[in-house]
Amino acid sequence: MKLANFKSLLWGLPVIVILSMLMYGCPSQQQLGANADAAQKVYVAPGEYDEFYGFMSGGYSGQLSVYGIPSGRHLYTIPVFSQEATNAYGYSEESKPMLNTTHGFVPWGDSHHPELSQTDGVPDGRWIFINENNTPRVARINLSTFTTDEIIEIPNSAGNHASSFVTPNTEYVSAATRFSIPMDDENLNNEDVPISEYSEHFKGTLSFIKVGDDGKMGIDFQILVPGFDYDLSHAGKGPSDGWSFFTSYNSEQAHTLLEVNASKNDKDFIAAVNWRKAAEYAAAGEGRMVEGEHYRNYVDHDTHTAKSELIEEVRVLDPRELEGLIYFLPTPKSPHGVDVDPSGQYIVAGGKLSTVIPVHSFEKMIQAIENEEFEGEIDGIPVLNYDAILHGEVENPGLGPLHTEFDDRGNAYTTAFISSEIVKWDLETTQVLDRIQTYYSPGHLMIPGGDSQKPWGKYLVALNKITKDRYLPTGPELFHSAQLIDISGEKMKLLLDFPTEGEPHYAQAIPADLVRPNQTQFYKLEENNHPDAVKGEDETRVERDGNEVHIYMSTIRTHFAPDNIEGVKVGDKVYFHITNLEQDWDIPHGFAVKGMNNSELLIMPGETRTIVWEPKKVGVIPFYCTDFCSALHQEMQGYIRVSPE
Ligand code: CUK
Ligand code: CUA
Repeated sequence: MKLANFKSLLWGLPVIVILSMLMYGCPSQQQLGANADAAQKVYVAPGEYDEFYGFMSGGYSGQLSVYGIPSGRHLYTIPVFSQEATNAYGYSEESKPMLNTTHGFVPWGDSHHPELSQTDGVPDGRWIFINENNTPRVARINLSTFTTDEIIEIPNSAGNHASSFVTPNTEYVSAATRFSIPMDDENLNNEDVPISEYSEHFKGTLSFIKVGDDGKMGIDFQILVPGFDYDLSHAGKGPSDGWSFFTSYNSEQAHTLLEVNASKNDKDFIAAVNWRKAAEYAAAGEGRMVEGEHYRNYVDHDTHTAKSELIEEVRVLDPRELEGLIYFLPTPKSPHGVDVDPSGQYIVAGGKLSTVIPVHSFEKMIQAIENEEFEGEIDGIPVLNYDAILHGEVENPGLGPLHTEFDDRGNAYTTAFISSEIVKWDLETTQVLDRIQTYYSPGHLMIPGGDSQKPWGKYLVALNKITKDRYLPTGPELFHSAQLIDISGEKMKLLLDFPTEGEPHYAQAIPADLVRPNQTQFYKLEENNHPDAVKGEDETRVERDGNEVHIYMSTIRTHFAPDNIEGVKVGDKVYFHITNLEQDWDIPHGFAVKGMNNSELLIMPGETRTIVWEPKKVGVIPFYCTDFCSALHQEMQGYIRVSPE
């Protein structure tokens, strides 16, 4: 090679590299560019607010976590079904009644599906509901204080999974039994029968909880259904307003997985319930009242104290006696999710063992009912013809389709659990448009407003079941992983991973502007009607009543009053009733006694909270403020003297 040629080659190389970089981009540069773009989309500058409030169920934590979206910042955890030492929820005397059930005090729950209250089919930011799967309950959370206002138990139900989905004007919250159980004919009581007699004795109920204008919940009626397992639900909207749809599986009525009989049927069912008709039947006194003891626990806002009410009976409607209540829509293989699109026309099922996503047409369903295109009947419930009600089937939707949400442009997004992806498809044509991998195995997904009539449709959050290598490892137990995906363009783009608490099955999100202006910053002392409140230090005192000692205490920066307490004996039951006299935002005080067999207290400004202590040993015991409240926080302390019996 001539030197001149070699030189030109030397010169040529960088030129080729630069040219190819210009043409194709350097891969790492491209990745950097995409990362910078994603970072910009999720970056919320210090001191600025997120665009959306995100609410994620805590699963087996029993709580509801609040996240900022798009930043993925964890803002707060609302205690709902489980005791929470952070703020003495379920420990303080004022909050303990919230966890009363007919099984006694249940300090734990398994929360699955939060849903925001709606007005005209649009999330309105007043309340958020969430179900408890294990000990069947539904909670209502007040979004002006982010506290649980009410919990109602569901009788005649064994597990409450298909809940808490609301009708378009929050007339009702739905619930359904996850497990069928034997029920006697007269009062639906759980019976002592051989499990092998499942198909003769086992039944289920779908419940409709009426929600008053003030939020008060009450079970309006239950509908008796065949002994399948009822999994998920969504209310109709627009043209399908007045109907609710529940998936069911195990139409084989198998009672063990050890024999090959579950999931052998080609099709299970979606139960389409005409709740408006059912409500008319109930209002007319149809059906019958059965035993159905259940608690309704609620916060009395005057005193900020939870109260419990035991309700003894519930109305049951039987489809064998009342016509037009329910129709079964055949749906391929163990449908899990059921979702109604924003127009209210399409009912999408996630047949988790199915190779297609069936999309039923509400219009065709109504026609099929009118034309009586029935394939049969189960316990008084007509089964409609699959082909007669089908809008279309989404082909090649990924393996294990579970849940679908919608944007505001006619697209649907479905999670595929087994193939770990989200599949975007067109509602009209049912054609797949795009797919994106998630890490790993998404259960639910959530688009702000994505199950309502008005999806805000900018982001999608994949709620993944398996985390593995996504974050710095934390031993065998890892937080679940959520992934934020940009759905504003034709192609979905992954923006952010963030860890979540417990197991966030389902989630909701709402523009912050619909929630933020209504926030309570502190409680007004003059409106505190707690019977044990003190309105100033001059009212603080210690009173004995038999072996009960009531300490009416106040707290304000930077002391408790009284802070030297004597006259308490071993064997006494000591009630600390503490009022926080502060009238300022974000100045709670805490309270803890050494060795107290309970939690600490956290008392919000203007509020009175009570904790009980039963001293077991003689001595002088310190107590202190647990929440750093001022420069003299460390000095906020006192002593209580415990004398012999
Ligand atoms: S879910 Cu409750 S088992 Cu698909 Cu709503 Cu996770
Ligand atoms: Cu009050 Cu720290």
